[in-house]
Amino acid sequence: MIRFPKDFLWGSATSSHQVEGDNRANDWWEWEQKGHGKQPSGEACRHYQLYEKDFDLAQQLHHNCHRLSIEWSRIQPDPDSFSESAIAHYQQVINALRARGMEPIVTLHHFTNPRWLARIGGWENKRTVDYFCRYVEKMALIFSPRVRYWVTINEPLIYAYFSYFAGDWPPQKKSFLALWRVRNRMIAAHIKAYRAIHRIYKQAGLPRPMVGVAHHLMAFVACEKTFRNRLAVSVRNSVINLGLLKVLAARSLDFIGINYYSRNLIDTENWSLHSILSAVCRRQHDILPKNEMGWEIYPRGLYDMLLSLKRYRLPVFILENGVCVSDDRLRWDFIREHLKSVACAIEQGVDVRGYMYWSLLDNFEWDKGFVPRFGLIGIDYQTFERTVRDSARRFAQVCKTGILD
Ligand code: GCO
Repeated sequence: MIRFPKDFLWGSATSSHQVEGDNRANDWWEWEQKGHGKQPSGEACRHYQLYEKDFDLAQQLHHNCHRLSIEWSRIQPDPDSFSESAIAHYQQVINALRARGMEPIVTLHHFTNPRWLARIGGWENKRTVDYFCRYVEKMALIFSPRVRYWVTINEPLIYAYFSYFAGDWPPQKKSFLALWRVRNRMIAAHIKAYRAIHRIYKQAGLPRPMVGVAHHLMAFVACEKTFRNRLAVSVRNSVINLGLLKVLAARSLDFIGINYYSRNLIDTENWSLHSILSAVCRRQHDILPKNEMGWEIYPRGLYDMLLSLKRYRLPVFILENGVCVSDDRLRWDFIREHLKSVACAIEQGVDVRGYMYWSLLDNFEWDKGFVPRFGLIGIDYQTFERTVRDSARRFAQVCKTGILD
């Protein structure tokens, strides 16, 4: 039997574009309309209308927190005005969570941008940092009395990589220089937003907020333990996993938010930078179960990652951890095994304070469309009916008691 700390936050996560539906004013919508990606997001889960129903279910599942994102393009459909109706909507959303006893954890940027911002070059444009901060300040001024936890940007590196280097997501650039520029701009935006949020709380005489990022961590493991493979592991850990945290941890993070899903088994072919940074083992051995997007399931990695964060002496929240499978029994196995890793890390002195499963609902998985099903709650995309999965009920027992049997 494993007992988690008393005030542990238990819940799940979503992001606006993936669940709300009809997010017409952002760059992803525009991209989807041009026929990119597997299918358009359309009405997604109709969560914009059905959020109360969804939060009722989360409450019944004993979640005491919920991570959501505010859709910037709804709040600021053009650069010069803020939408009162969108603001009122998110006020109701936050109130709906509070009324159900759930702590809101609010993300301000989760991959999508207002169309007008994308048109002036998005995150490649220097001015974007200021535009982002204006939006953040507005949100902090409005929501500060009801929100304590803020995530400025979701997965800056993943966003920069897929949108500006791999060419998979809008604006589909393939340039290392653009990736690097966007990464640095997002770091600058985070630091500025962090300071602005703190200033606003201080001026209002409110208790200190908790501000962080959601950072994607991948477990890097050497296939054969050759010197070169081990070097590749340490380079990738230092550049990809810890690079961003090294920059931010000292002065602009109140907590480390991590998104953890999978392992990368490394087998380098040569000494090129490309191989050191990206080669993976293609041989059929050391086979682990995979999710339906082909990502290896490796709970041990979460333990290793958490331990690697100990040096920063900051509270840690798992802001995403989940699996897309059609056999729901595997979802519960996934959650249970990852929770064991969390418990072991806590025992080793890592200050983990919360676990949010990805995701509350099946949803729009970006360029992969609606095929992958990550939800604790299944969605019928014809009728928008919600079905609580068995894994959700099992997880609910842990949320309720803080005990994993
Ligand atoms: C991410 C995002 C989520 C994804 C989830 C599953 O980590 O890429 O934060 O939006 O849907 O991770 O891939």
